[in-house]
Amino acid sequence: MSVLGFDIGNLNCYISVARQGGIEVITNDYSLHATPACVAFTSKDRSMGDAARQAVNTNFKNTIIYFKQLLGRKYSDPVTQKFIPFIPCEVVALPNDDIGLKVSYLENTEVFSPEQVFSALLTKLRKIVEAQLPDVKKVSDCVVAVPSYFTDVQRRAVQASIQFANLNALRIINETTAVALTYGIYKQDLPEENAKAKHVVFLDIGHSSTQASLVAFNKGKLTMLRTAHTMDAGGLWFDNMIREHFRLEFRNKYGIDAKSSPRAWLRLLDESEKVKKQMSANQTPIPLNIECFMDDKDVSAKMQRAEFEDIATPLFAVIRRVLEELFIEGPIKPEEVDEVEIVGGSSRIPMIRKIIHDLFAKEAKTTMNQDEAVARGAAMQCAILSPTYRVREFSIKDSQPFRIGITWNGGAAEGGESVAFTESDEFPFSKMVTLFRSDAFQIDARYISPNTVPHTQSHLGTWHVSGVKPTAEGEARKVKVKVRVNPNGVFSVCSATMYETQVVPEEPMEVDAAAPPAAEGAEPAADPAAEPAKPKTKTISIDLPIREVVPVNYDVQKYAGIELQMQQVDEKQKRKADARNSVEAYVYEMRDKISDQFADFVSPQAAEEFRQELTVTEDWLYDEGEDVEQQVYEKRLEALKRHGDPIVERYREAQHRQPAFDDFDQVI
Ligand code: ATP
Ligand code: K
Ligand code: MG
Repeated sequence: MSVLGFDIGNLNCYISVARQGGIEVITNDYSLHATPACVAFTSKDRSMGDAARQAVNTNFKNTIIYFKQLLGRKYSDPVTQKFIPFIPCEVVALPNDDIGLKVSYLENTEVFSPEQVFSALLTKLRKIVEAQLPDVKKVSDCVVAVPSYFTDVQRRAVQASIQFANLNALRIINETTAVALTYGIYKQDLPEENAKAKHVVFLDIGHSSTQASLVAFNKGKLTMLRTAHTMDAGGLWFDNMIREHFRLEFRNKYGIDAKSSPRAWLRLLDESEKVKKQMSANQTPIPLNIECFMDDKDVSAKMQRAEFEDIATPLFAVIRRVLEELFIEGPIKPEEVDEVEIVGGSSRIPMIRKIIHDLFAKEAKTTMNQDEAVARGAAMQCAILSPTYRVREFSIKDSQPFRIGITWNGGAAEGGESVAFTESDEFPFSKMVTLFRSDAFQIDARYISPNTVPHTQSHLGTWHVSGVKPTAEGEARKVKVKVRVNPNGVFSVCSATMYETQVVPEEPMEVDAAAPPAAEGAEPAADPAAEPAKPKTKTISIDLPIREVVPVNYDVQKYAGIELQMQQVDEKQKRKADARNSVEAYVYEMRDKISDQFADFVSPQAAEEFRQELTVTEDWLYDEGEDVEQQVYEKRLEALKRHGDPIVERYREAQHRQPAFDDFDQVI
């Protein structure tokens, strides 16, 4: 079984695996640690990761990037609208305000959901693992990291995507928590269990967002005290500001508006990113030169760090606020923070260290690999949960960021409401709520302060509870409802129990075998010794059926099937391309060799015939042999080998004889 952690960033994905030697981050088919979060469609297949990202210019309209933040969202959601301008393919509104990513695939127009695209990327990550770790028998168990601010519907969307990709998520872990776990699990110097905790602030500045967390550590334990985030600061938003600066400069200098050409506009974003990264390492002006940028014009400009810091002042202010937010009504003050650790690609911007120094009077630390900390933590969590791997004990108390309220109504009894979880409440956690109901009823859960929730969907779901009946006197009955935020951060009403007081018959006691066992929190039976005159009673508990209706539902079977079909097309296409490449490689190799090392092993006439045959095949490859079935290529190769193999054979034989002669010569 696999023990994997996936950090699926808005820009970069990292795969970490737990092996005998510990946790490692594996490289992909391009020998890189980061795999671009990019999915592209063509007339023949799909491509994901580097191949897709590299072909973006030639396959612009069918390429999808920046879809992470679209998971579980509606088209009209402001966050969706914020990211659409950066997505090369067309994004459309579907019925029910769902998001559609419209591309041309296999010569047809197709519309995919963000969840499908996410699962395509997961498939790619799985293939990378399969190729890099062939000894891992079955690649299935994994832990996927998500931003701590992902809401219920977003988490459900991620879970669905994972299922479409036929993976088995042992857990959805918060990125913030994964980082804290990576930091804490190997630390030898954490305070003893009852001593004052070590307080660490983690700041993860990624591409689409910035997350901060405040964590308390003791030996073998981490407690997430606070999290804060913003979707207004991150690498993309820095790039966007730099790009806007260059746009204005080019408008004045060259009279072009880069924004008017989607391709040029995306290219300028990529080039702005490159300038940004170089400015992190250099104080000198960084040149930007793009040939044939637009309207056949070459463009050039420069930027240096001081200028960048000036332009990006508002973004730095936002990052600062996110850090400050950790301490609003928080349990500790900034001065009490023991360490500040930074991760995420954008934390390399020098100004970040200055902000931290200003706020905490401390140097920011980079104890962890800034790019790999999330993936490593996710793999560690997978190892903790996996029966196939042994890890030291480590307890994780996470914190859920939003206030969740429930309301109940239905039937004759009056409805009511209650706060089930407040912000920063620990999770996983269950709570019991006692209600008095006389009929079937429903519980609705929603985020209570919707303006603190970065999602338009504030309704978490409706849970219909049936099987309730009034007492013999027609009164409401006590019903205990258990609500829970599970380890994946997903809310549900997980049980409802009705209590019924029954008179125990005086004569031979009959055990009611059908009665379910008393549930957690059941009332103790009435004390039989209390009043001798009264008949004996007992309270039995009855589990009530619950029907869950959540705002999003995914037809997992259907989409897993579609994903599998697309995988089969990709694999078939790959086998075909491999077969074609073999023919092509053989043509070139043989043509060279029969004029060179094979020349002595083939008659001039046979060589000429073979050459002609090779040329015919080469012409065919670029003509009607451009795209044919795998078997046709294989037949073609066989035919060529009928000419070539005897030559190769004679050459090999001669090679074998050669050393013997050499030895003989030496003896003489
Ligand atoms: P998210 O966490 O938002 O989902 P992500 O995990 O894909 O996104 P990261 O890989 O952490 O994001 O960071 C990518 C960002 O870091 C990019 O914007 C990239 O330009 C930026 N970055 C990388 N190196 C540097 C550097 N040396 N200086 C400035 N920015 C950098
Ligand atoms: K990442
Ligand atoms: Mg990230």
